[in-house]
Amino acid sequence: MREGPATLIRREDYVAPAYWIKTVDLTFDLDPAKTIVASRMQVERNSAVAPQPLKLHGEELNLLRVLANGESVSFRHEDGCLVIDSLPEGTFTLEIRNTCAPEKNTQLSGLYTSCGNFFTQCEAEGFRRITYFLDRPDVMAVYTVTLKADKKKYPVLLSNGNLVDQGDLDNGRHFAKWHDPFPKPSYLFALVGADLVARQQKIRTRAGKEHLLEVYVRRGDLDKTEHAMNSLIASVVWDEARFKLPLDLERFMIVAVGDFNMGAMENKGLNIFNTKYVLANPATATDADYSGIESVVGHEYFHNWTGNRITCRDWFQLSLKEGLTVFRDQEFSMDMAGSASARAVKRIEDVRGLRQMQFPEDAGPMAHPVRPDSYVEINNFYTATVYEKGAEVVRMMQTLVGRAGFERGMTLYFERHDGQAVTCDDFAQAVADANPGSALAEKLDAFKRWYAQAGTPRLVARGRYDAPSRTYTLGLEQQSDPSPGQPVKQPFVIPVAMGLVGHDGRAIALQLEGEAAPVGNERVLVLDEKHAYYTFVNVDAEPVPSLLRGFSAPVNLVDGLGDAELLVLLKHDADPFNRWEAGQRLALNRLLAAVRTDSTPDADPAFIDAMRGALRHPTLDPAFKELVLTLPSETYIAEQLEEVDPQRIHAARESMKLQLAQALRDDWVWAWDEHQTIGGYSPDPVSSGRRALANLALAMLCLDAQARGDSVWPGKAYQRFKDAGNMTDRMGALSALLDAGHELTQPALERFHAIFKGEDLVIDKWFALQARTPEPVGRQGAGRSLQRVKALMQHPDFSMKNPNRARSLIFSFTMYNPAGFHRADAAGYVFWADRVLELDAINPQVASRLARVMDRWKKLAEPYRSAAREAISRVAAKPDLSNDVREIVSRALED
Ligand code: B3K
Ligand code: ZN
Repeated sequence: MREGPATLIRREDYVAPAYWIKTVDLTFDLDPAKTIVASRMQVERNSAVAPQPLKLHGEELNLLRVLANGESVSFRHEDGCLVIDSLPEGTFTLEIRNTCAPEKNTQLSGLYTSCGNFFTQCEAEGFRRITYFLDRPDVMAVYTVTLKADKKKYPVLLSNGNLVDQGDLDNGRHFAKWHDPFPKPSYLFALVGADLVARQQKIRTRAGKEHLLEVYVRRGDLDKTEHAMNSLIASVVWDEARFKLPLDLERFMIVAVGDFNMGAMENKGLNIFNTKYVLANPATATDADYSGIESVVGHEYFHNWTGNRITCRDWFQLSLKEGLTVFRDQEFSMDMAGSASARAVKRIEDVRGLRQMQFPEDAGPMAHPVRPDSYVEINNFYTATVYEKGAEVVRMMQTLVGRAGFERGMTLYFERHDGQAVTCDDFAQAVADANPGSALAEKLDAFKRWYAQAGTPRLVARGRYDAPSRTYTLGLEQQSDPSPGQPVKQPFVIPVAMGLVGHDGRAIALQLEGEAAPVGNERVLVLDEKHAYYTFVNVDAEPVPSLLRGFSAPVNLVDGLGDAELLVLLKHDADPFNRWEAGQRLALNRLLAAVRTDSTPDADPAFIDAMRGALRHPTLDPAFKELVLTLPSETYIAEQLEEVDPQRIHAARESMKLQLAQALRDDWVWAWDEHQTIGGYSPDPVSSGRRALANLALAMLCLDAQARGDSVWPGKAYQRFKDAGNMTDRMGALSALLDAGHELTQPALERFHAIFKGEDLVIDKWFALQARTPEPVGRQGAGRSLQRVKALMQHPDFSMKNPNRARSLIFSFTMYNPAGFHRADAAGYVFWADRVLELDAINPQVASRLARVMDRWKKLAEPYRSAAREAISRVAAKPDLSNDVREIVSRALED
């Protein structure tokens, strides 16, 4: 067994710690094979808890000695803890010396090496892999950290807070001493010992204080740090402006590392980032990379207040910091985007992500509330539900109290809880208390069901127009399906932002029965019961309801609108989100009909005209047009079906795409010609929107050309691929060739690899692009993508140990290439099981993420379903599985 026994941790079992650790003084002798850690802690009994032994967490450590007040004490090991039974009275000093082996740490949790440099990752429970500690977020200590290491190999020695001392030691070694004045939980500890260089920038904040911002990268990568630095500066400015939250440190550092389990980590004053979210220049990074960097830099920076200054009492409260911080980074990106249209584009992208990842999660075996009730492995609960649905819950609060009210709520939250470890309840209470009389304050208990109940509610809407009385009655009903452990659910509080649109496109003034006058064209109805009716008066003609504007609640809307009404909304809705949604639904309805009957979808003239209208629209932004003209993803289509045949879905979507390519050929040519960007590269929303639309046009033109056996557009794509001045256009052209299955693909791929050899993040793209491209429908070579992925695993650049590389090949194939992955001969699933097991021996956190690819297996049609069950069972049968993977596969197999 590699780990302790799996135990189920329950939220209701929370007890405060029996001891507090007030200060901790750590000294590290950094050595890849054997690092010595000396820890000196001031420990205090928690008088509120009955006296009991001190139990310190520790994992894969080698203990050298334990002293209490300078005297050696006896100890024992129990349940993965170091237990000390008899301790001095009152506050005492505890000294522990231990070693750990960073270079053997392939899990990348705790202290590990990447390319010979030292990095840490402690959230959630990695600190215990560095030294013995009360490794839980409600124990907050003041840290002083001394790092000692070879000066040549590790010239840069960093930890949290401020540098208070540094100097040389014997034998070519040196030291640095850091002090972080803010008490913090152990998960926010970090250190770096490395050969890196930094981009530095001094800024002055509103209060007139000077701060040093630094972005550390490997030598040679400095030219890729400008955007990260600009994003950091923008984040500092934004948080101060929007929420009055200033930077509280003299120094704020970001360090990039190539081996990292996730995106980035908000360690106090020393954020450690996956290189993917730091490094960018126009030649290596796409527009999507640029915006990913801005949002992740923002996210980690915003954690400094929402997460670090106020942290979580226990891990069940994870969404307290994650949901809130995702909400904040979304708002930041929207404010940065500027125009109303660019804001809407960002909102659509966020909702698309939510539906793609969180809705399936909420309907599958891993469904859990935003504030979970139990877990085996906490790392499995850094989920789309905790993050993205958690952000939607915060957004609903803002909708219910208004933007200014929400800002007041944040202010009260910090007044009450700064420096504490608190719960989701505390946050909701602060927002409600700051807004007495608001819908949130009035319905707080019911609202908090969003934290407690899993699953995506259905919002069923029916409208009835009564001509004689000129009234329109809207009936809303919410329905919730059972989820694991929650057979019956109480009604949610659902804010429904809405408007009524006339068939001529006019926005109708909204006056509810009993109101003296209309209150504008848009309002928020708050549904807090199973059903409710709303009667609007003075409505001259039957309107089209535009419900859930801006996606005002994370629900599935069932409004029964037909084509004619959707066409009205696509043409006229004042709400850009619903306008986009109408277009998606027109496509979705046709796709679902085709999949259900195993026929070819019908891109009828009305649909084509609507799409052409959107594409050619004189005032809509290109970025928005690109979203409208992109068909719903295969995953999203699958979620709408009771039984899923991935091959049928793929075939239907491909056919629809080809029809759009053909029917709009002239329009695509126009779109390509009209949306070329000239001049230097800039990742701003306007230029990136133009590139997005031009690249979609190019892909469509190549598809159409390929079907006709014409080589003009593929030739142009190859030319663009060769000459492109930026990565967005280069990748756009390359993937257009790949998607069309054109013979120029192979030389293009080879050329791409040759140009970018050694640029790890670009080589990741090279792997990912090939892995997610299915073989063209109906053409020879079915099953080739699995063969290609297997061949790529043998490529000298491939490594299973580097999470980015493993994700770029294996995850891209299993998650984003459904037609290549779900094969009738089960070979895809066999491959998946082998990779989960292989990865689990290296890095359980990454393996467990891959295990989740099969979450929705029960929805699959035969023969996929039986084959999937067999593959999952094979993984589950492996005796020395990590707790991470075991929790996922056993939940998947539960009835
Ligand atoms: N808080 C970290 C995530 C830690 C994941 C641990 N398995 C990054 C973030 O959400 O900002
Ligand atoms: Zn976060």
